[in-house]
Amino acid sequence: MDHFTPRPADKFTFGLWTVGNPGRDPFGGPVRPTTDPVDLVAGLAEVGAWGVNLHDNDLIPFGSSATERDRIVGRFKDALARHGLVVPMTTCNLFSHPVFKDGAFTANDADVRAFAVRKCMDALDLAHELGSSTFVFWGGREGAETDACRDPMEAVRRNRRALDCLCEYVMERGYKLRFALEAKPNEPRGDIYLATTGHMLHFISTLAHSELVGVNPEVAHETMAGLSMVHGVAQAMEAGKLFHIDLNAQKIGRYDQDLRFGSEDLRGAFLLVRLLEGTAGNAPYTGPRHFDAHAYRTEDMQGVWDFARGCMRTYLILKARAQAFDADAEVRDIIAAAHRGDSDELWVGRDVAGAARALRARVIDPDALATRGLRYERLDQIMIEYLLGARG
Ligand code: DIG
Ligand code: MN
Ligand code: MN
Repeated sequence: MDHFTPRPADKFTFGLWTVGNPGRDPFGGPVRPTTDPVDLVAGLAEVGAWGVNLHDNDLIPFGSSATERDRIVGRFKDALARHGLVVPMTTCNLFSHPVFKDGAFTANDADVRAFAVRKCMDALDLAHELGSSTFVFWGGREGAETDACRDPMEAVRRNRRALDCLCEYVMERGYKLRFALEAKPNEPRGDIYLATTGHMLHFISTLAHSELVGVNPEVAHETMAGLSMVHGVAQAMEAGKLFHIDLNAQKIGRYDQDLRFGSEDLRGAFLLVRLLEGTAGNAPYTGPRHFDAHAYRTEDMQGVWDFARGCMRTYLILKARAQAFDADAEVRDIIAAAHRGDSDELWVGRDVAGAARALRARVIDPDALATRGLRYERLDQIMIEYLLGARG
């Protein structure tokens, strides 16, 4: 045990599909055995995770009978109770079975769309039974290789109709569930609809029950789109829509690598943890810290647990570094000095006529303002030195 040993209060979670990933890729088969979900629960408890998440078919094989489904779920719940793990998030696999080859909610065949909505209803029943509070939708197959195949506006409408219906299902059943939409720009489809967290935030505003719907941004997916994960998460937090988060690591310009958290863009990971933990003074994120990532294909099961420990330790180390950074007097002085002036009072929240008069009456010298040095180089160097362990 040390300062970076995970505790339940840290709310670290992993999906069954992450630590249970058998290591297959498009160019090779599995390198690790398929592990019983009950054994994954035991392993996650052992490394200090708080919870485990799952797709319906991570636990219940596709096409299982109702009796078999109930037996599997009962056995899994016993394991959860035995090891003290919770299931904060459940999701539905709308991408593996070939029936979804042209999409699920957005497929051109109405029977496929109907099958997808029904499968989600069953997965929502499972989520409720497992005590989940969040249900993630990742539309991995909702896209196209040739946009000649369907009107992309109709694709938006089909996504909306499915989510409005499923929100009403949750409301009618009285389930305490909120939806979190997860964006990804491409892979496995050539282009995926609703490609980034920004697209999702607008789309949510068009839904009938938008109060039930937020986002689940993923580091790798925003990075694949060439965007700042920190800015996307900040916009979601500011809108009260960060309902969940997928933490991992990613090299820009690559396929979806889902690497161990912090193992690529360490600076970006630091700034993300700083934002989530609110060490700079913002309201912190209070939801699960979920790692949607998997171990290298080179690893055996011991390597998988090394991977899981690494995700959590890196998060906790970065949290401590961010706390120290934002407590550093020189950091606070530089940031305070950059935030100067009281001119917002002239126009923010005022009647626009009064604001216009006050703004035109204020003497502001743009040339003088332009000469100010803001000392961001020094600020960023201090951050780098905190990351390198050379300071604090
Ligand atoms: C992939 O990034 C997606 C699926 O694994 C899952 O639906 C979602 C939940 O974290 N992430
Ligand atoms: Mn991913
Ligand atoms: Mn994900």
